[in-house]
Amino acid sequence: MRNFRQHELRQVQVLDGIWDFAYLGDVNIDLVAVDRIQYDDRMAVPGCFDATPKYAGKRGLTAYHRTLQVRQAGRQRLVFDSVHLWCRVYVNGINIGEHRTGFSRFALDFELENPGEVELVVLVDNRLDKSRSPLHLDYFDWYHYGGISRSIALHSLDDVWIEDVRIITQDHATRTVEVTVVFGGAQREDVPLTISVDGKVMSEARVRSSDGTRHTFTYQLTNAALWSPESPSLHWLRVEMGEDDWIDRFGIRTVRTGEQRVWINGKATRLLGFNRHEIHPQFGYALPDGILITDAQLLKQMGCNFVRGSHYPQDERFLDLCDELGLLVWNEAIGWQHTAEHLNDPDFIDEQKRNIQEMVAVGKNHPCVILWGILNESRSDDPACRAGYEILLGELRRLDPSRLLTYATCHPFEDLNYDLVDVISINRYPGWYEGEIDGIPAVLDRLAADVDERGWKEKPLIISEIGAGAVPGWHDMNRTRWSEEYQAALYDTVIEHLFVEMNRVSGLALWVFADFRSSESAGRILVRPRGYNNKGVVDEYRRPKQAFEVVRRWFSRLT
Ligand code: ADA
Repeated sequence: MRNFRQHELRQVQVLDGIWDFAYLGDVNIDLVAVDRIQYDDRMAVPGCFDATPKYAGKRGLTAYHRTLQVRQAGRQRLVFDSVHLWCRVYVNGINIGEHRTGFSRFALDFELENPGEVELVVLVDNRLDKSRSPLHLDYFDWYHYGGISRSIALHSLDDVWIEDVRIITQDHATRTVEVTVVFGGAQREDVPLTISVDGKVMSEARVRSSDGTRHTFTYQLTNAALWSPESPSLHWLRVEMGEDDWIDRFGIRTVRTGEQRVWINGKATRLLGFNRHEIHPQFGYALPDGILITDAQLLKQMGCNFVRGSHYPQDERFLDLCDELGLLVWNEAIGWQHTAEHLNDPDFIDEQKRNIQEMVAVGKNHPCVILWGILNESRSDDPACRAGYEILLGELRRLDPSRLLTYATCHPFEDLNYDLVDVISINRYPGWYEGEIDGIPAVLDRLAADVDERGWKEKPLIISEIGAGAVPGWHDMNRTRWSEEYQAALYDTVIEHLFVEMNRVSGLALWVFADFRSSESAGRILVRPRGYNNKGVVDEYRRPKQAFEVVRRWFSRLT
């Protein structure tokens, strides 16, 4: 689902709504008789079933069911924007495929002989089983919700169709863009193809099509407005191929690094913003439009121009909003504190690669996305992890050479992989996990000096996490940890030191935008009052804490 209609000719049915539902519990999936499931409940799609009061905290297998009318026989494509944590899909009782990881879009195809009623069953499992869901691990510092967490649509395809469209800005000065159209389906000669930009026909051709064929066109869009955080101008691309069409939006913008800075369209741009989890107590990961808009509005209100999607690919509807409002995005594949055990496990690496491919497939035409990230706070200081970093960053570079690569390290002084990235990103919690607020400037100075001394003087440096917990509504004259006063004072010191007293750092993603439920794993609850990570500047319902105003004052002055 996008914030606009992506197809006008292709038949697309959005399947969101209220579905039949059954909670089956801790059962063996392979023993479930799919045709005999008793649907005794109803559930929202998109939605996370364990964010509803009745199923809160439950882990088990569930079944979602509905019927639909399909008007066109032939190839059908079910597009799932995300299912957590694992799913298997049945169409008219036949298993058409499985998917392992949440937060990313995937498609399952099937053939329909005759138009008519189709029965759909999606088995969804939120149990933490490493063999089935190797990227959702129990020790992560966020709660693993389950469900059909983003939209589903059914696309009815003809015998030839548009499989994908990619738009890359080659040069912002001359407004040169490259458009690649990929075809799917049967082999055909002489297929009509029309491409237009902002309503003006740019190419009209008859082309040869077969599954996987690509055709690339280069256009110079003289006088077209550029996209930037200050002026986020967007353009419309429309591709028509016989009965099929594909509409997308793009921005003309380039991103590169140089002289310790990130350059957007040749302008050095300081990145100021937050880490953002896509979680809400009442919706889990399935944020309604109103919450997405609230998040984007609050970030803009604080003067942010930057958001890090921690620690997984963000909903495309949020990327659409960032395109529209001019928020630069670091989009990140799912990951949290992985070790050599994970990074040397072929199954883990394969699934990471798939998550990266799915993330790039969704994010690649969004001008807001400037950075790709991986493996938050993993053992980048361990030589045994180096190969894993090489494989995954290599995959990202192969898929998208037009954007910058990074990962957030929490081992800055021993890190071994800075050579593989364009931007060095460091997570550190001075004044919270180490020392007091007055020790923060010295820690930040030492971090920056070390990067330079080790030979990375040219690379931009982002402080990708820094922050303090504040239990919402907890005020304290002594300004102790967990009070709103302490958090506000910490942010004040951090921002002033980074951008008034220092000049080395090119970006900041404060930890974190909103409070969010953490995992139940042993021990963590003792440092997570309420079971929440309380480091948000707004609480889990997006109500501002004292630090909100401190950040707003600084960021509005600095941007
Ligand atoms: C780490 C981690 C975050 C969060 C944070 C915290 O830096 O990257 O996801 O867990 O610590 O709040 O302690």
